[in-house]
Amino acid sequence: MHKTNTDHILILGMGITGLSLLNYLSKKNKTISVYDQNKSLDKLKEITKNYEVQNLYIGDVNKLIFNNISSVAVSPGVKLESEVKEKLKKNHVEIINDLYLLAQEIEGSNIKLIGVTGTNGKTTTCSIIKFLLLQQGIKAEVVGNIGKPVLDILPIENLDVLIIELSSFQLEIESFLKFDVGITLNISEDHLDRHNSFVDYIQAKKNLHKNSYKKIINYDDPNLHDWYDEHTASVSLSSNKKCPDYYLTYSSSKPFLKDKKGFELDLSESRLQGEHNLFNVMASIAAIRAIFLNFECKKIQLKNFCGIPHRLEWVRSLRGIDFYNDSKATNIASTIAAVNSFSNKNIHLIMGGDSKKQSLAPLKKILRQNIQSIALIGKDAKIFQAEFSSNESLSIKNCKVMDEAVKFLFSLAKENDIVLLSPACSSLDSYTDYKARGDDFKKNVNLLE
Ligand code: UMA
Ligand code: ADP
Repeated sequence: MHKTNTDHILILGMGITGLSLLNYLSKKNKTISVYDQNKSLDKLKEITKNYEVQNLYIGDVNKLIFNNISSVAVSPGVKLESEVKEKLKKNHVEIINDLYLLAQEIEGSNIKLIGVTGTNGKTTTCSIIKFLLLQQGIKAEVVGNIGKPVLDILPIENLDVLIIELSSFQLEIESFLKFDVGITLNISEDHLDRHNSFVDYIQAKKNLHKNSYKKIINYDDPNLHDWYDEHTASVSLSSNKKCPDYYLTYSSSKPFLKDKKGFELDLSESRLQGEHNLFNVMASIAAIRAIFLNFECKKIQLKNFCGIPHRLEWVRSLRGIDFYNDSKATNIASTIAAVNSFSNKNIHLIMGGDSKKQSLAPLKKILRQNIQSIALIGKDAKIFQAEFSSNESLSIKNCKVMDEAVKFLFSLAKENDIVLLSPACSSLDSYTDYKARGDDFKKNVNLLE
């Protein structure tokens, strides 16, 4: 079959999304070219060897010429600067992504779509939603930023609900995907190395809200206050505030989720640490109830959801000291949530890595609380040290590497204390990813005696 240039798609970025796009588009009989800034031509040849690929490009994206290309399919990690966007516009090249193609595939189907975004808690919340739905016999799967490219779910057979974890990178491009319900968990500073400003980051995040029929938002987050409309249910960790739709209360020290209309659910069986995780459970239930009005909350067994590795994961107890791995805390807000989860304990904290241009000032508030000592690791250790040096009650050391950090804090910790890896930074300066960093922490903790 003759293929015209209107079918010629250039895939930008050949990680797991690029490969997923290549696989999908090949089956659609499109002419495909691929580009990756960081791979060699040989590497690109090797990873595309099972597909028919017209051209392979490497190097600077600004130097690409988009003649004879109808669309660029962009991987989330690839940032298109305004000059490149202008060049694309001039050449009438459409900018799409895998969500855009998924939207075309599922148009008209009965599958329910739940989108989850936010700076922190996306993976946990998506996993809780899936867990709760499966427990009720509703067939559900999670894709997206969680690590499975969305097109890899095709062909969709025998699925009631598709849960999509969405990063700000994925939401930057207009996909026309419409969600039955969209959750925005929270927004705080992150990825400022990619987005031009915090405002741009918020705008990208807001695209889920705009494209959802029903919306769930965090009532306690000042960045979301003007997002409320008649299709929005708000969720709050406080019952004191005026009118969240869902809120948390305590009765005989047990946490309960309540709504304005008398709905009530005992959350005390949840095994996850911290109120932020109660929030994730509450937002999950609010989203499910938004689409399944008769959802049987009586049958929910929260105790069987054990959490996800690298998110406040308990590692071991040694001489009465508990060690927790929160390597996925890659920004300040997640580290604050971790520290607040142990408010009645003394904490010895490992932080550092690539701080991604975040302001470290909000951390000063938690330093006044229950943190006894800090071990710093990674590239930006000195920035942290400079920020906290005025705090004389705190023991701070630039340990540079994980094994030193673990040993240092273990030497200071006493019975009933917590040693916590919650770095507030990306791991990429020293590790392949947050999992490798968390595994390194766990390895060193397990070597202690
Ligand atoms: N590349 C370029 N030019 C660039 C940047 C990257 O050519 O400017 C190339 C790299 O050399 C590499 C490829 O693009 O070969 C990687 O593409 P990618 O960065 O889009 O990564 P994927 O492997 O496709 O994974 C992406 C998401 N990655 C990012 O958003 C950075 C994964 O989220 C996601 O799980 C996956 O798609 C499936 O949807 C990861 C992530 O770190 C876990 N997300 C960020 C986060 O959670 O904070 C947003
Ligand atoms: P994401 O997918 O958004 O990165 P994860 O569920 O993987 O979120 O959790 C990332 C980090 O954020 C972990 O350190 C986790 O303990 C923390 N976290 C989880 N939920 C929340 C929340 N609602 N608010 C703040 N921090 C959270």
